[in-house]
Amino acid sequence: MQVMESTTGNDAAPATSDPVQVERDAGVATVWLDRPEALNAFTTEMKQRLLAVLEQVAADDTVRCVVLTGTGRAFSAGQDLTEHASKLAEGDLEALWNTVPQHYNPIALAIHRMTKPVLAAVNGIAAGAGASIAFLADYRIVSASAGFNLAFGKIGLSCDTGCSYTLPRLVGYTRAMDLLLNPRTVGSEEALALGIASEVVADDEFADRVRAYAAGLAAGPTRAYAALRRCVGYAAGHNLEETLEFEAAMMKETGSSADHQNAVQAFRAKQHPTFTGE
Ligand code: T3D
Repeated sequence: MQVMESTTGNDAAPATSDPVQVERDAGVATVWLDRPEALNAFTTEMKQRLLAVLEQVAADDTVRCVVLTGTGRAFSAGQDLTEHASKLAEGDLEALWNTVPQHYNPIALAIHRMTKPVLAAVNGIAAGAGASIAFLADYRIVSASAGFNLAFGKIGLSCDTGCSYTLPRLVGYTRAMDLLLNPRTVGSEEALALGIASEVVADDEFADRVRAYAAGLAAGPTRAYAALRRCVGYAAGHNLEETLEFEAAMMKETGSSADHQNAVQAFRAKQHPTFTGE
């Protein structure tokens, strides 16, 4: 992340009118949600663009870590309620509700199926589908002034973008239901205690910490990371027998990687391994 001045250090997306931008640097693709004037809330155009960007970085073998973040003071406030209200007023209900299967679900699956680690750099408030997207990441670095709000119920809606899958796994059923039934902004420290945040970082250290963490992931054993996230995802929906079989298959898969061979040799030589992602 290239950074200019701001509270969270997150005002540095490239200056274009594109609502989702991507920067590639040394194996890290940083995906910026970039509609700060509306707290990076999702319009149809923005959802389509996010999906396209996620598909591009997924297919790019030079990308070994994906960072999701927002410009300005929000990560994302979820569905754009201005666009949503217009569609409701127009009575365009078909288009309105189709956005879940057409846009949010493919976005969730693109993150879930990524063959490289995904880091959410939660620079500010993450609400509704914005929170759901952050929950899909493998690791959430949360700036001290950021927070999460499961806003769905407050506007009379169910939840989406995998939130009912990820949230109970992060915090447990009881807490998940509390956050969904009683939407409120959960601050960063509470998010850490609940297990939503992986770590909380002071606002003025946020950009450096994200950059360093992402660089570490991008220099890691990418195929092993892909297998690890697949194993954990698989285990969430399968019994122990099935999970053990899947783990065995993933172990075989990573066992044939150059990174594994080289890391074992480095261990034997008492050296640090260099991972190429192969
Ligand atoms: O069919 C479908 O669309 C289904 C899909 C649903 C997916 C969803 O994500 S549903 C949930 C949608 N999101 C929300 O309900 C969150 C709404 N926003 C809020 O609750 C609060 O804004 C926040 C908790 C996120 C932040 O609060 P705060 O006090 O820091 O900021 P604010 O003053 O409320 O908002 C600042 C501005 O951003 C304000 O505009 P203004 O008055 O300065 O011109 C506000 O209207 C705007 N804004 C905030 N959230 C949205 C938004 N504009 C459009 N869409 C938003 N989601």
